[in-house]
Amino acid sequence: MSPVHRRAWLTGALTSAAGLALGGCDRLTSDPRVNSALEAGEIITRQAQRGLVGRTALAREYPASAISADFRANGTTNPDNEVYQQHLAQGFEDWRLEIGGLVDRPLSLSLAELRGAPSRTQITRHDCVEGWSSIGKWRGALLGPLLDRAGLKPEARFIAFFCADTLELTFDGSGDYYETIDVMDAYHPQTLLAYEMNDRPLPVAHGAPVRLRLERQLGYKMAKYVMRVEAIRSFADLGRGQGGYWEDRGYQWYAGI
Ligand SMILES: Nc1nc2c(c(=O)[nH]1)N[C@H]1C(S)=C(S)[C@@H](COP(=O)(O)O)O[C@H]1N2
Ligand SMILES: [Mo]
Repeated sequence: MSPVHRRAWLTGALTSAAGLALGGCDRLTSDPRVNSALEAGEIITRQAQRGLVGRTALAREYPASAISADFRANGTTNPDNEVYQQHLAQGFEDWRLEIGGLVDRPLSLSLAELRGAPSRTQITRHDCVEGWSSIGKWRGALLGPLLDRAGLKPEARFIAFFCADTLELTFDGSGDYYETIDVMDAYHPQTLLAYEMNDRPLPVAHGAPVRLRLERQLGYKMAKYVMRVEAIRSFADLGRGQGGYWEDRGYQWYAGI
């Protein structure tokens, strides 16, 4: 999609988001990390981009009747990765989600343990930058409480998600799918590590066993096939340094809608 098309589409999306998000300006938390993020200059750009809509406002949620009969799958739909394929063949029985980096207590969670963690269910609209949308029902572990359990160190500013798929083969490994979000978005009440879609285990095409749901941003932020979560100080050293697979290829890091 050309930048012009993308801008036109985003403008439309922004207008509708601004119409929905009244009264969502409550402070998310008194967490000092969040406040220091608020003080950082970049917040101004981000708020301008989303039309001064509060960052803690909830994304719109829909009734069950709105769920798309045929939710599109995009990008990787079955990772061509030996380790992933082994886990898939074993029903992810021995699979573990690692949560590490700048934390006091690194976690290694089985799918059963993840299912036992504080969870949320939400029916939301997924907007892809290519201009299509689908509505789906997601259930998953709330990311914030998991980070609390791991004990984020004060210097952690971003959360990185490393995926099982390589979208483009490059010598430097920068073709591996990854994403980063800031700590504030990680603690948003709709930010989930989703393991169920439409009341069933997350299908392979949509990111089995676990994918990120980050409902206030565009689809490319929502990493599928998440294998490892890491709290980091900066994303300058990851991939090509722009904060995600698509960001490294020109998309915006903050894809607010
Ligand atoms: N690991 C991984 N995550 C990914 C992608 C991908 O190719 N690989 N594509 C992204 C894009 S562009 C979109 S729109 C959504 C698509 O999610 P879906 O397949 O459930 O529709 O996943 C995002 N997350
Ligand atoms: Mo997308």
